[in-house]
Amino acid sequence: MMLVKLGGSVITDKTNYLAYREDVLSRLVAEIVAARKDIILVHGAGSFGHVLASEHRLQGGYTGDSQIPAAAKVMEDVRDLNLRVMRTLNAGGLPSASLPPSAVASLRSGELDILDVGMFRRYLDLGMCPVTFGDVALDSERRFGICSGDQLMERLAHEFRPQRVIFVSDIDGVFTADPTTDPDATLIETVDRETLDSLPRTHRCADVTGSIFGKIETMMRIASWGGDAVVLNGNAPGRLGAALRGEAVVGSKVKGGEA
Ligand code: IP8
Repeated sequence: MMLVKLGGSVITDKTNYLAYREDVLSRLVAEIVAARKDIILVHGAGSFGHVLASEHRLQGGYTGDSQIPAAAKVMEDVRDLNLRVMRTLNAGGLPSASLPPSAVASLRSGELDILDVGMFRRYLDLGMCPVTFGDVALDSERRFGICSGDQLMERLAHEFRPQRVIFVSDIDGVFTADPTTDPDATLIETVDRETLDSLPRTHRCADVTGSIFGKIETMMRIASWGGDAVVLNGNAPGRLGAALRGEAVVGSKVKGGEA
C-alpha cells in the first residue's frame, strides 16, 4: 500500500484564493491509475484553506465568536476543493471515498487526537481509494483548530505502515538553500538528521500549518517506522508515477530519525 499527499501548492494556485489546477490533478490521477497500486490519498488545502485560516487566526483555535463564520467558510471551501478532487479521481478511473476530518477526526491542543482509521480500512477493502484532506476540525481543548494533511499523513503512515510515503510538492525536493531566491541552491537527494540541522532556517514559510522543516520532521518520524518517505515535484510529468512503481526519481528521500 502507498500513502500519497498531493500538496495544496500543486493542486491549487496558492497565491489566488480558490484557484484550482485541474489539469495538473488530472495528470497526477492518470499517473496513479497507471501505477495500479492500493493508495490512500491526502490532499492539502492550498488557497482554499490557508488564505482565510491565516486571516482569521484559526490555527490557534477559538478566541472569539467572530471566528465561527470564517471557520465555517473554510470548511465549505475545502469541501469544495475536495469535491473537485473527487470528481477528477472518479472520472479518471480511480473510484474514491471522501473522509473529511471535520467528521472523522478531532484534535487535542492542535495535535491530531482521534482519527477513525477503521473507515479508511473498510473503503480500501471495498476497492476504493480513501481520500482525506486538510480541514477545520473540533479540538477538545481549543474548541476547534486546523487539521493539516501532514498530521493525517503521519497518523495514516503509523496505522497502515505503507511501503512508500510520497509527498507531492511544487518543488523538486529539499534544497541546501531556498531555490526561489538562491541560484546556488542544490537538491539534497537523501536528507538525514545531520543534513536537516545544517540547513539555514531562512526557507519560506507561507502556511498556517508550518514550514518545510516541520514537514521534514514529520517525514523523518514516518521513515523511522520502516517505509521510504519521499518528496518530489508534481509539476514534473511522470515523477509521481515512477515513485509509485518504486523507481528512482528526482526528489529527496528522507531517512528515519529517532522513533
Ligand atoms: O494544506 C491545512 O492543511 P494543509 C488545512 O495540508 C487548512 O497544511 C484548512 C488550512
